[in-house]
Order: sequence, then C-alpha cells, then structure tokens
Amino acid sequence: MNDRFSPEDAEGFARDGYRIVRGLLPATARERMREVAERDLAAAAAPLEYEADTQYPGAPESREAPGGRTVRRLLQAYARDAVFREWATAAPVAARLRQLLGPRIALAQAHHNCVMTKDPAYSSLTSWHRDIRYWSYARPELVSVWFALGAERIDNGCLLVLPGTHVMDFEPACLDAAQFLRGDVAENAALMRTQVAVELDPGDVLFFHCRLFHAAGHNRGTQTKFSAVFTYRALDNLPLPGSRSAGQPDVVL
Ligand SMILES: O=C(O)CCC(=O)C(=O)O
Repeated sequence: MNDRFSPEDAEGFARDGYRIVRGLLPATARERMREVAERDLAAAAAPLEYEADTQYPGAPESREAPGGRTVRRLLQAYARDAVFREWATAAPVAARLRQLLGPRIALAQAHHNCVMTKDPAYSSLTSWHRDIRYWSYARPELVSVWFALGAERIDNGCLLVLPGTHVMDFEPACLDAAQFLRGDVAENAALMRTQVAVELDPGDVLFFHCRLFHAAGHNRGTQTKFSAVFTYRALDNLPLPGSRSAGQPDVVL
C-alpha cells in the first residue's frame, strides 16, 4: 500500500478539506479496535461521554432519562489499547499527515482521541460545525483522522461535509451562539445543499481539516456504529497556554 497521498489527492485535500483513503486500516487492526471498543462499551469503561451530555437534537434529556446512559464516545482512545497507539501513529497515517501539516507533527490528546459509538436507539443529530470552534491553537491548522471500524452510511449516521468550507470565512451572523451554521440564513441553506455524504467501508480512513464544516445524522440502523478518531497538529502549532487544548501532553510522532 502506498504510504503517501498522490499529488491529486493532496490537491484534493487542499481544495475540499478532506480525503478518504480506502482500505487503509488492515482487517486485523480493525477487528482488534472493534473488540476493545465493544468490551469497553459493555463495561462502561471510563472516561466516557454520554449522548445526554451533548444536549444535541435527539439526545436523552439527562443521564437519568430513558437512554440516558447511552455512550457517545469512549474517550482517551490512545491510552486504551496498543492497537490505537500503533495505528494513530502508523507510517501510512503519519506520512500523509506530514504531507498536509509539515515534517514534524504531534497527536493532540486533548481533542477527539476517542472511539465514537453511535447507538441505534438513542443517537443524536450533530449540526453543521467546525471542530476548531472550541480548540485553541496558534494556527487553525489541525487535521483529524477518522478510522471506520464498520460500514458508515447515511442510514447509520455517517459524516456529511461541506467541501471547501475550510478555506471560507463566515460572518458571525451566519453562526448561532454555539457556532453551528444557522439554517435560517439563506446563504447557509444554499451551502448546505452542497453537502457530500462521507460513506465509508470498514477500514476506510478519512482525513479532514479542523475548519471543514461537517454534520451527521442519527443512527437509523440496527447496530452501533464505531469510528476511532484522532487529531494532529504541526509541532510548532502550539496549544494556547491555559486552554483545554493545552490540558494534556501531546504525542510527538
Ligand atoms: O458522528 C457524529 O455524530 C459527528 C461527530 C462530529 O462531528 C464531531 O465529533 O465533531
């Protein structure tokens, strides 16, 4: 398997803000990740984020409500098992990230660094947002890597992206108080019609820019959807002192 983006793919990432590498994660690693995720989900192994914590549309109202103990993320994936450490830093991932971010890179343990667990019974809807909105770095130039541990389709709540939005600027009036794109603004509505569904097969890996607007629907399937996600920065793109982004030691690749 080629360890690098082709020039066309690197150009595509620069233009669209994302790229998919089909079948990058080998089946053995994928199955091990899934096994660990299923084990930790069944054991409710901390640290966890619950759907109820998000307050997103469709989420249980509180941890005490029906479905209130539905897990949305198994946090701190990097620390959970060697298979996450191995693949979050593996050569085919790191080499591509170096093409996008420069030669010296680090994994940001404070962001993503999780297995997303989208439950068919109680999953919420994630509105259009940029991940950088709550992250604090010298430059808004981070890349996340999303490993599909099973099939991701519109029906089970795959990611949706707005290509090219990572290089667009938006007036404050386009965003609500939580920095989601407002649906009642005409230019946003036109932009939302350009959405692309990032449908993935097991083992496919998505690279996406922290300024890319993305969203996701509910899981209307019958099985939990599992995706492992990690975020990276250039080594000289430091988290701002005192911010949540600076709250954990990063892993230099
Ligand atoms: O899978 C989802 O619901 C979306 C997750 C997402 O957009 C995020 O964590 O930034």
